[in-house]
Amino acid sequence: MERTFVMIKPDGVQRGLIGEILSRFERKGFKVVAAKFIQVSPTLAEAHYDEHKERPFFDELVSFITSSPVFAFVLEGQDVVRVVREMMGATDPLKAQPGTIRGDYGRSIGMNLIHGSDSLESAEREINLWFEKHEFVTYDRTLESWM
Ligand code: D4T
Repeated sequence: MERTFVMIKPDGVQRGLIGEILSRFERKGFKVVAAKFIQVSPTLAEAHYDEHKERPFFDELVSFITSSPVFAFVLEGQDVVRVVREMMGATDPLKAQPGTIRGDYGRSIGMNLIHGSDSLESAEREINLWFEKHEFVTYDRTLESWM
């Protein structure tokens, strides 16, 4: 089954939107298989945003993501990488469609509330970067057959 890495960024945590955002994915039917609430280190932040290290906003990204705790989790489900990206909305919240997380709650590209892996390859890399094997929980959901 496909998995993706999702992170509610410091602005989402500070604004009290952890529950609101997580509940959208739960109601969609995706399964939470790992989760943690952490203060991100500069080392983890730089590794996470490695693909952006040459971009002018890299330092801002690292300082933002380390400025306050984040809520990180892994979701499992069919096509979960693509569907989570669609539920998040466009990177710039002012261009994101209403009904998406960024479209409903965001106003600034620097503080766009949420990160979700953009491909299967990124998902694998990010899951391995943020979580260790023992942090995953294996369980069955009795409602699975109704979704
Ligand atoms: P993330 O990676 O946070 O899920 O966002 P996206 O996948 O939607 O967008 P991205 O990788 O292009 O950008 C990463 C991160 O950088 C911020 N950003 C982006 C910024 O501050 N200024 C910019 O001009 C861009 C393009 C927002 C998200």
